[in-house]
Amino acid sequence: MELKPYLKERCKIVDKALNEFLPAARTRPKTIHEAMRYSLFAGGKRLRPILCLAAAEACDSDYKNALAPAGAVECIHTYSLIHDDLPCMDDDELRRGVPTSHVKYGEGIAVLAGDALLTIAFEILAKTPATKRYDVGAYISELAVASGSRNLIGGQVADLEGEGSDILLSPPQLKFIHQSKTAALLTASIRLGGMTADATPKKVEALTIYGQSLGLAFQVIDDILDVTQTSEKLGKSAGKDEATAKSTFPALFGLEKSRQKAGQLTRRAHDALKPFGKKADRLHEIADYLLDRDY
Ligand code: GRG
Repeated sequence: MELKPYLKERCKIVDKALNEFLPAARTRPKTIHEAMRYSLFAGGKRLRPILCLAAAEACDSDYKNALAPAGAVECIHTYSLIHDDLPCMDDDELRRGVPTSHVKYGEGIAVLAGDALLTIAFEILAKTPATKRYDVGAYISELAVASGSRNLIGGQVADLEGEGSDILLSPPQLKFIHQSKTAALLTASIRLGGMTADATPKKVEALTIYGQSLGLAFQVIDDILDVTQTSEKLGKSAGKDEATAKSTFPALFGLEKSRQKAGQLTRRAHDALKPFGKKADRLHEIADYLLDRDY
């Protein structure tokens, strides 16, 4: 199957699983369950869950064993977007092509919808079948570390602190933010997929290098798209980085060098997949697709 129909089919599989994992919209109190579903089903690319399922397959397992971690990482990702869009953070009104959670439901419910998605992620993750090497504790710890103060939240803190300043961040500071804010959750999604397949530590390490390189490349491309695309195309406010004089790869290195950097990182991601042979074909294709994406 070509990559595009494959991605579409995988989106459907992930959406069906998420729909079953989440309380129905009519569950009391209705507002919070509606708000959780509003942001979750607003039309994300489902990149993290798709990578999770593909990593399980690259390690010789059935993707169905990875549906719970796939759902969990998407809940964490959506929570982080809701909170990132709040007036006290990035203050955005458009996400996934629709008004942000706080615009639709008010700030209080938006904070709580994010909290509820963060919490339910671990309820969902706990449903993952254990393997010989990995128990539920290992899965929980993997996602908690990636989402916590040393990674996702830590990256957001460094980002917030960097914003106030007139001078651009240094390249290592920017790399720290991108690794923590973007690459860590992407890497955990991929590692979790491998863990559900009982992958050897060596294979999990190879997936880690793939995830970290892909995650960084993904953020470099995201920064480039913010400069080169419209809000309509991206489904979120474009041009904001430049308007707020934010430190990004294009701001520090220019567009051309940023593109080269994304290419180098993608090559590194491909190299890391050597131990998996043909089984990693989808992971290779996804890496190329992300490098060439225009939204
Ligand atoms: C509030 C704890 C907390 C963290 C916020 C995720 C995040 C950290 C900020 C959002 C803004 C941003 C640039 C994040 C970097 C990761 C990124 C590029 C997110 C967008 O991911 P996509 O493109 O989004 O996969 P969809 O909507 O397709 O799922």
